Amino acid sequence: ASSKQTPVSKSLAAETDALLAQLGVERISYTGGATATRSPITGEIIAHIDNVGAAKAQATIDRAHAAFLEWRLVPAPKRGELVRLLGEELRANKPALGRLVSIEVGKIAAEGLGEVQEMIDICDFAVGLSRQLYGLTIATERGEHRMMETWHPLGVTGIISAFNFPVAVWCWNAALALVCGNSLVWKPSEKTPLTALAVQGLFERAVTRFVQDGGAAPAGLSAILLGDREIGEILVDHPKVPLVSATGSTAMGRAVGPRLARRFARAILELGGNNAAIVTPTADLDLTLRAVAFAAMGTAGQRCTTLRRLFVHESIYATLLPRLKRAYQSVPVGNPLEDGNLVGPLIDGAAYASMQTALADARAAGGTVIGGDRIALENAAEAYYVRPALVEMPGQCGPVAHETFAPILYVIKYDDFDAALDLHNAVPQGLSSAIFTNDLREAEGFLSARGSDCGIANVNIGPSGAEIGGAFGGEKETGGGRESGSDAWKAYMRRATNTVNFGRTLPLAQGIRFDL
Ligand code: UN1
Repeated sequence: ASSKQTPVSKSLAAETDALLAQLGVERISYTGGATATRSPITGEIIAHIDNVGAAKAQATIDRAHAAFLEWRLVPAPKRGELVRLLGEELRANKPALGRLVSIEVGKIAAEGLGEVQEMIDICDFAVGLSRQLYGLTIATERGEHRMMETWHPLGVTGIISAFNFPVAVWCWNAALALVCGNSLVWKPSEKTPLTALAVQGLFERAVTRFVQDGGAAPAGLSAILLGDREIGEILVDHPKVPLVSATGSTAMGRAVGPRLARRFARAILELGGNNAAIVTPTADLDLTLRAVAFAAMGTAGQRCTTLRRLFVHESIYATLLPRLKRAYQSVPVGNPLEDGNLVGPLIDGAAYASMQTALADARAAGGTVIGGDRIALENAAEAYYVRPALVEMPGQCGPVAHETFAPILYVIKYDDFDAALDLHNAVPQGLSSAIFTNDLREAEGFLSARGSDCGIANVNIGPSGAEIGGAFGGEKETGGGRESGSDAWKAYMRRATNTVNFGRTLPLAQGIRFDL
């Protein structure tokens, strides 16, 4: 990488304005407000939004509940039609929304677009699902009886999302919840109100088309609440919200989980990850290097699935490490809107500070750090670009057991596979994991009951970049929730077990006699 960077042009506010207009957002909703929104690309202010007040938030949730009472009566495949139209809006507006994600979060262009593609993919999945909300028929022990289970809409689905996937996470939840017959109230990250407004704009366009085509969509079916923690608490505490799906830090989950439990509401928690990969003696090192580079440095280390720990077998350590070092020293870091750059900025100065703290802790624990230094860009004094850090650690000590939301990869040498696996599982988080091997026993062992304890376990691909078709989420401090594909939809519905007696007698279960 050259140290010479092209200066970032100072027109992000104007471009944001044009994109928001294109995406159907009224100017009044992002100008003149009391809270400034910044682009991490330059640190410049790109909009001013107004946070919602407590009373308005309550009213919005009440309205979403009223919308739910109507929406639950619309047949599921018709609900799917609304999601199909949302998918069409997303397809048509993918370049604009992807670009806005890049401006608001600092993702490179390909990743901004990729995030919108994830939204389109889950819409397609949900449309098919809208005709497949299958229950079971169950063999009953009683004659002339039938037993079955049916899945019914649940209620208002609260969505709390993080800055790093500002729109896709909403869509994984929203697309499923909508076909399941629920209404939505979304509290996006305070760092990403603009992409939320844009998505709301596209949703409203889909609703307009749905209604024009004769569909019935109640007002307030989906709403956003822009605001801080207090607004999130209103959503979490509201008795008319039976389910909250929350993505963010483990600290956030620790606050949200017990509050929901107190009123017996459901939680889908998608919290911290501390994802690892084991590189074994038989690994294809070319493939491993590419996979590690994307998983550890991509999105500037700000995915919950980012690779943070790498266990490398001692027999290949001396071959792999120099190649990794070269990748770390040469990966192009810079303006994410510019072709060729692969690593954009950190979200803000606080992220930079926590990265520096983790690196200092790593050094104190005996680690050797390459990279991690700040990179200055012209016209971007308030932006935080860093060279990703590669840290050789003497063991799983110091900051390694914590998730630092920044591009730091801790590398640890191992000699015994089972010991490496023990270390792999010996952190509080349990989201995603990978093994690089061509040894069948190691691969299958890693995926088995005695292997990785994570919600996602991969062979010969990195831990990040999951497709929407699988259930997404993890164990332990990651929170246990599952979103997206497979049967994750079941968390958004209530299950009723029904027994029907079509005979003239009343046989009781368990052979109980109760003759009057
Ligand atoms: C997140 O970082 O919050 O697997 C989710 C991935 C993406 C989702 C990441 N599909 O990396």
